[in-house]
Amino acid sequence: MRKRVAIIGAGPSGLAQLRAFESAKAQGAEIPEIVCFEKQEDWGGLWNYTWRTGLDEFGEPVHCSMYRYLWSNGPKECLEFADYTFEEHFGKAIPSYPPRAVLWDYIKGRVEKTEVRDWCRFRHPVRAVTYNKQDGKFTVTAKDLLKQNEYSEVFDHVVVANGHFSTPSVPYFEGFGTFNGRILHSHDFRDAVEFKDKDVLIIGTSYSAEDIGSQCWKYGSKSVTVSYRTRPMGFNFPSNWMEVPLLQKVENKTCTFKDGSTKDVDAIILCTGYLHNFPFLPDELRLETANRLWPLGLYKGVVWEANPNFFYLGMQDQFYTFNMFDVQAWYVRDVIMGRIKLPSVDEMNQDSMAWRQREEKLEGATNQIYFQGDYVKELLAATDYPSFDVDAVNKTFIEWEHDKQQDIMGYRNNTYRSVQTGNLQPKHHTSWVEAMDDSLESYLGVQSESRKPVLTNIP
Ligand code: FAD
Ligand code: NA7
Repeated sequence: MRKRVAIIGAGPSGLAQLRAFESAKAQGAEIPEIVCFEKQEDWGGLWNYTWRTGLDEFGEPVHCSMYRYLWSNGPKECLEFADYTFEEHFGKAIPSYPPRAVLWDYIKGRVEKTEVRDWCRFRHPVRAVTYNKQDGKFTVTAKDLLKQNEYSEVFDHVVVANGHFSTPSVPYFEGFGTFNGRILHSHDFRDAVEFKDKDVLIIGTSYSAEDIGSQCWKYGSKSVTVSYRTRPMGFNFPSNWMEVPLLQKVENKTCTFKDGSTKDVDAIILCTGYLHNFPFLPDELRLETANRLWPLGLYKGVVWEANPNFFYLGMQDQFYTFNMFDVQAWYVRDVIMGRIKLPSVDEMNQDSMAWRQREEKLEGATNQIYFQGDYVKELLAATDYPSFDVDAVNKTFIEWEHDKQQDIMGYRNNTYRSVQTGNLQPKHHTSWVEAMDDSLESYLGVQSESRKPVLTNIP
């Protein structure tokens, strides 16, 4: 009997898992039967944009946290697949900070002409996973939204790849109930034009705060005020952008901050992060963690130590993304296929604890980048994922950090060298603050018909 593997989610992590198995198959290996359950109508995860917020047409929570005009917030040279380059996909080198549609096209390009689409069941949210101690198998219950029927199937392994930037973490501040304007979480932010000519308050200081604030500024908000809990971002922001201590209370439109200062605002955007959320998992299989570089309970960041037939992908806070998901997926594949033997549970726990202890001592973004780079190196060494120069990627990340410090509204005009092809990528035709059209066609500077992506079957 062939083993059966369930993958939950067909975002970049789930697609990495599909690609990993497909690659082994292309090399002649006998692979398990794979079923990938995806609740949306298409693959790509967060990169598959929808205008919808709240619940979708089936009453399911909308997964998308992305918004219009989103451009990559890090250089694409840091996330490039080692087995499928941007130049191979687009037929030419392209600038370093692509808008969402361009990255979605790239992610899809690697898998769309392979058989792995046949392994996917779209519009199939997973409702429950249970583990049967008697036979060591998992029962996965999913709902076919189109047929409106729920069913269960049995699997030898489950890979959870449902992402962790979709369930908003929403704090309360005194007086929110009296606010005469819109309060929303970044998960529901879609179009910065809504906030044109408005005074906007943003809570939080991480990636969403920085980027949604920049979007609002770029598309004509009157002012952007960012309220910080721990420390201000400290970038060299434009003159109508302020950083203030934490919000204390709201009265009608007036916000009062911890230093006693006040500001009248039209809208409050809570860029306060997300919750890891697995409503379909029982306690003994469920990862509970904050958004951090080393969640506990996961050997090599992927194997559920309490039940090593169960796996998670992409659950870490992320500098590295697509290429990290790839090495994780290759590692999981090799454990499932018996190519990698796992140590005892105690040894797995000890290994994870050592990573965690190192993570807790990390100070500053540079050390965090090296830490995640070391993790990627460790998985690279354990698998046959095409090796790439992680030190060079770390260096690009550090350049990126530096470029942001230099010019927060202009860093996306910089270009970097592809670690895979060695080519310096070209400059974009328009500077980021002036580029209002985020379409793929505009970015590539060509009509979509004339773009002929070259697809290969590199295993
Ligand atoms: P996701 O992309 O979230 O995909 C998870 C998939 O699982 C989805 O398709 C979802 O529908 C499916 N799913 C969820 N629950 C179920 C269920 N019960 N049953 C079946 N399917 C389910 N990264 C970068 O590298 N560069 C960026 O510029 C960047 N910008 C970002 C901007 C925003 C606003 C956000 C929120 C994230 C950004 N990221 C960025 C990080 C992002 O996490 C990764 O790029 C990537 O999308 C993570 O992939 P994933 O597959 O792990 O998760
Ligand atoms: P992050 O990176 O998890 O950051 C969450 C931010 O929210 C962080 O600045 C927190 O401040 C702040 N926060 C959280 N709770 C509160 C409360 N109660 N009050 C004030 N501030 C709070 O989430 P992001 O959405 O920015 O980024 C997630 C992904 O989306 C990322 O990969 C991006 O590429 C896009 P703290 O520093 O803890 O004081």
